[in-house]
Amino acid sequence: MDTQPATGKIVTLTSHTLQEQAELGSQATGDLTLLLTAIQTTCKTIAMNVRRARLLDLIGAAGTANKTGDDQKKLDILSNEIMVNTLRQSGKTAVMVSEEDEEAIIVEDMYRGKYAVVFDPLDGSSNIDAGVNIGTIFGVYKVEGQPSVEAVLKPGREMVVAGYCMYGSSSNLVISTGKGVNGYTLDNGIGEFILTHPDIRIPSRGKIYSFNEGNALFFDEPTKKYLESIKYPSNNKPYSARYIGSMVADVHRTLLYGGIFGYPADKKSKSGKLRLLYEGYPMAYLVEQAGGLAIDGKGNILDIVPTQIHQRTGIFLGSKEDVEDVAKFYKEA
Ligand code: AHM
Ligand code: MG
Repeated sequence: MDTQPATGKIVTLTSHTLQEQAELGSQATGDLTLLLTAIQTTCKTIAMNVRRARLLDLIGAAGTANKTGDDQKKLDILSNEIMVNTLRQSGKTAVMVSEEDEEAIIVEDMYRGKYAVVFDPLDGSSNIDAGVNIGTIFGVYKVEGQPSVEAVLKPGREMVVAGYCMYGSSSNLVISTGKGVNGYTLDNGIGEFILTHPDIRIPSRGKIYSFNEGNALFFDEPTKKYLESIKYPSNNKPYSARYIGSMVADVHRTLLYGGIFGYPADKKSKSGKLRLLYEGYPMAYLVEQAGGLAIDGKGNILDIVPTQIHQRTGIFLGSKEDVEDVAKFYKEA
């Protein structure tokens, strides 16, 4: 039986966003609030399909690869359609960049709005068929002037919103509009995201590391030395390993518990595996807004100026002191 929400005491994402809009007074047009409502809708729709994927015959490969080289699952394709259609219909987007589409989508018609949205509709493809946590990642830029791909070839620091929705034992939408990070949990009974994690702050140091160590053979020296330092520390208190293989889930845990998540560039993936625009930037933005740090080894992820929409990056993110430790090894090298 569904639990009854404590009426009057809950704060929904919609009411919270409207409250923030009201605080801005006459400066606010409400456009961003409506865009966030559309993003919420996509997350609820994808969440429902993820939950029922086995029953709706949505499990398995679609037998296609996207133009950026990844094999697609049925749910990848469906999630992309949900995002593109819902965001277009919101009337608030001018440009969309999806992991699943080779080219940026320019909204030419009557639906054109003022925002550019970059997204990975369903991240963590390798975990879909096993029912392990997966998620949607997104970032939003304001578009000045005529919409073009240039609108999203900007450092992540210029995003006006970043977030993800994790589909797991519950659906969690974690979002920042540049004033800290809030987390909302979907109440399936009323179909609303409820504020459950106000003002998330990442611990300044953690005890968990999250890397795919199956790639250790290819890691560069600074990464290898850093991992040695936390696995064989002089204080005999090694870090614990946790690696889900879904960035959304690994970052979610890192935000709440602290520690470090890394997917470095290495000898095999020279530019890294993860995508800068719709994986690296939104996660780096959230982590920084929560008091943590995200680097690629050389510098802050959010300061990288992108040249291509699907460009990749190496990444280390999480508790500030843990990420600063990695930075020291790169500096020494
Ligand atoms: P995807 O966009 O094809 O799902 O790939 C991204 C995922 C991330 O969620 C995760 O951090 C990483 O790939 C895991 O990669 P690996 O399986 O190499 O450890
Ligand atoms: Mg992805």
